[in-house]
Amino acid sequence: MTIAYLGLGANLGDARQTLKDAVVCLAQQHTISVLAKSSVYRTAPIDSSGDDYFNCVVKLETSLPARSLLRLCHHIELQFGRERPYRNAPRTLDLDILLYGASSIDEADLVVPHPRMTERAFVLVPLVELEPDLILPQRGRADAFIDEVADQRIEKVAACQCMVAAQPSAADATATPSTKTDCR
Ligand code: A4P
Ligand code: MG
Repeated sequence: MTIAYLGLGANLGDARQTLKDAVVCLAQQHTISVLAKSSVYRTAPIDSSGDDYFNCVVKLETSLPARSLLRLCHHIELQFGRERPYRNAPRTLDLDILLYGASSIDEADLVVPHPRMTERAFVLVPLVELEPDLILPQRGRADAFIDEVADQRIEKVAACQCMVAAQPSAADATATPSTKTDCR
């Protein structure tokens, strides 16, 4: 089992509700235990356009290899209506793997730790809320980067529900894997 952190973001549709639904969807996966969820933050688009984003970070434990976790993230994004008309386009739901254990991965379609995570308040602030003493592989303390993103607007909109573990229900445990990834 591996501890991983996912960054969730949305700025199309009912973005705040989408984040809540996406966390429930993650918690329903038989391969994932959601261990903690940060507060939800309203954030200014960074290198992006459209409405303000809503962002949060989820800490989970998973039996999935990193690449399978990425595939699952893409599958869930699609269920929430994700389209990719151009880079950094407004989106109904984005799920990024921020950290996967202590792994450093540098492949064409998967880079972990997420390469821009230390440049973004919408990642750093919720991550440090969850793990104040977090050490990033090869980069040191996560909180050391927060001063550098102090000019990025970010505002907490929902209280933290940290350590409220969401485990799969008995019904989930008997469902087939193909139905468990379908949350909508
Ligand atoms: N990919 C590589 N590594 C990863 C990883 N660790 N996690 C690949 C997830 N995906 C990873 O992703 C583009 C490609 O990155 C995929 O093919 C995947 O295999 P995507 O989901 O299509 O697009 P993305 O997440 O927008 O791309 P990227 O490059 O991760 O964007 P950024 O840099 O994360 O920026 N402003 C606010 N306020 N809030 C936001 O959430 N998000 C972005 C996206 C820009 N501005 C924002 C926000
Ligand atoms: Mg993404």
